[in-house]
Amino acid sequence: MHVALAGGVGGAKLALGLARILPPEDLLIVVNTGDDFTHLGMRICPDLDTVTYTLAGIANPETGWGVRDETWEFMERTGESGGETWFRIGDRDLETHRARTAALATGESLSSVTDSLRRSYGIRHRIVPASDDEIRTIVLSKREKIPFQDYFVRRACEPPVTGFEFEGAEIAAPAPAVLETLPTATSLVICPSNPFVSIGPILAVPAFRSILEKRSFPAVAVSPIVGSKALKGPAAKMMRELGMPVNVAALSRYYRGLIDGLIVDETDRTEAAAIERMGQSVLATGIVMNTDLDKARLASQTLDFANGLA
Ligand code: FO1
Repeated sequence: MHVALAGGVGGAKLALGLARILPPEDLLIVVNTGDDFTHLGMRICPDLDTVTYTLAGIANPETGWGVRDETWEFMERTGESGGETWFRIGDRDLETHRARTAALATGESLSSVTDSLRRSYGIRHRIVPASDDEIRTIVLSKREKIPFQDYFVRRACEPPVTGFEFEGAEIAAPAPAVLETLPTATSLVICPSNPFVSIGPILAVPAFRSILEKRSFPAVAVSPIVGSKALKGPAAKMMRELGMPVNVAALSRYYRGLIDGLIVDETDRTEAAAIERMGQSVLATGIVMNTDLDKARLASQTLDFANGLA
């Protein structure tokens, strides 16, 4: 069983590639839950939904989050009645949050709710939250502690980042499927997601880290950084603000000890050679995923690379 760790849009793309080349019984997609929050009375799990909608083939291609061909009557009416509209929930997306909130209220686990949702879309591959326990990503900005969606959406990633906290992670357990699968996994793939706020919350769960430290399977990461830019989102800005150089060598140092190999873009060959000299295995290939073919090709190269490190 191959285990993939994914966050938002970039992670969902590689997860889709892996799902295209692996049978359902050979893939477990483990998704970040640090972005989850309760809003307008509903439990919202953006990364789980992004992965689910992407595998269902209904993700909004412009935003990467939410559903394609969405309508916005719920948001319009929410605004008219004086409700908060900074976090945009479309009409189709709304049903996901309603159903999840109702099921959680009856005591169902987030794993179980997520499983029902992916089945309802006919997705055959398993998608699981990193944990059924609540983990809340907090962005530290000087003296401020900003809940993740406030930072990301309401304040458009503007506050300079000085660090992160993952509330609840210390006492969170990995989801049951992760505990069953990860110790004997064939490989671990860290998708090209934000290393701090998409992968960070998963790695902050102590039991997760200790399984990784004891592992006998190869772990590889695909870079979300190409050159000195992030493929999407605030990863490069965060690196700069944290005083890191923005390049794949800095990413390699960040993941050092956790991974056996890093996949970088073919345009980063010079950096790749420098990383190799530091003792880290590297594969340089095209990592920009525009088409479904790109996703499947990168997924297949990722698994071949991991297999070669086993
Ligand atoms: N991101 C935005 O930038 N603006 C939004 O209004 C917004 C709404 C939204 C609704 C549902 C959902 O699942 C995701 C949504 N996102 C929105 C994306 C989300 O905030 C981030 O993509 C993730 O948390 C980061 O991976």
